[in-house]
Amino acid sequence: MFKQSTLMVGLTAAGLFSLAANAEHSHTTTQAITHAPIGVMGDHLHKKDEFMMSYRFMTMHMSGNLQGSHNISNDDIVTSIANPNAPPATVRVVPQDMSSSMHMLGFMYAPSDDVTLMAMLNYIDRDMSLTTYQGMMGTTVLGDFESASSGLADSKLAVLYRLFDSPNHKVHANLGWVIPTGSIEETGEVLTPMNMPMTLRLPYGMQTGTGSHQGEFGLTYNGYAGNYSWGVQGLLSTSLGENDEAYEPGNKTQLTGWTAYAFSDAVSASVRVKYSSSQEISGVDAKIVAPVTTANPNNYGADVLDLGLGINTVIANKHRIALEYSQPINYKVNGVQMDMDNMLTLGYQIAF
Ligand SMILES: [Cu+2]
Repeated sequence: MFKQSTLMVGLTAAGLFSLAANAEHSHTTTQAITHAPIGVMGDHLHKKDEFMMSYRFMTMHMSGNLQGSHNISNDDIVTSIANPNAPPATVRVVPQDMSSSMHMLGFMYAPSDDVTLMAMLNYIDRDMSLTTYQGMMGTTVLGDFESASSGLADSKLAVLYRLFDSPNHKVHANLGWVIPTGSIEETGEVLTPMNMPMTLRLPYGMQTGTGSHQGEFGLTYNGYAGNYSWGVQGLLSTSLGENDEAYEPGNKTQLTGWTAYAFSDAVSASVRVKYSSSQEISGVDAKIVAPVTTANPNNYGADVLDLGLGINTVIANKHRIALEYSQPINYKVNGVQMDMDNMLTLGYQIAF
């Protein structure tokens, strides 16, 4: 009898203790610094049964053109850069400016402490201004025109798997699958060198999707100490096959490292370096035929070193709002491509 009541008291105490521990757990302060800069995807895991929804708005600007890592003028492009769809022998249409914006909706769910599932839906909107040169050769400008496309882009499903976890160091694996939900058949009206407006299939880079399933593999490390956090993420993505138009995107390798400082639980600032290397498109879409640099599959892929500055905030211990601005400090393109000016990512995340 005595033993039984002792057991009861013991169990009740244990129960109360665990309730108290849970209460304390659920009142843990949400710290801005525990998430990577907003431009990093799949940086964190969640606790069992936790959901997170996120919305990111990314905007990117490009202007002028590079050949390798050097600027190349419009006149040099139209007199020296071969047109893969000859004749004309050289390219006659030159991209001038491009802005693209992407709306990204993300969902995360953790079926266990070791596994977090991720899904991302993306909507893209691109605008490009181009200059057409007159006739088969020479440097006489015929006129300018605009090209635009928008719609659902490719989507992504990913699994984040915990490999190592201590209070100061965490490592997880990233395994992703890009699903080609975007379009590769978008068309637009083009001003041709013969001064005829024609509706043609838009070049590869103006399509809203890649048309190919892609696999993504990577590792992410996060470290924490005092008011500092840091991390490294390496990702490799590779096409799993040609799309319906007989081409596929090149492999892409990304390596990024960041460090952040917490001014308070609610505000942290970050510096990030990102290196990415992507290969040209392989294969050819026979319907992409305009005499423009972007219609050449070899004019895709680049080696880019980006520098990013970011701010993470937490409002009311619940709403994460973050911003990251980045611009290339070293940009080397395959063939001839537009030059990247900058990129801005604004994000909102909520977990429950
Ligand atoms: Cu999350």
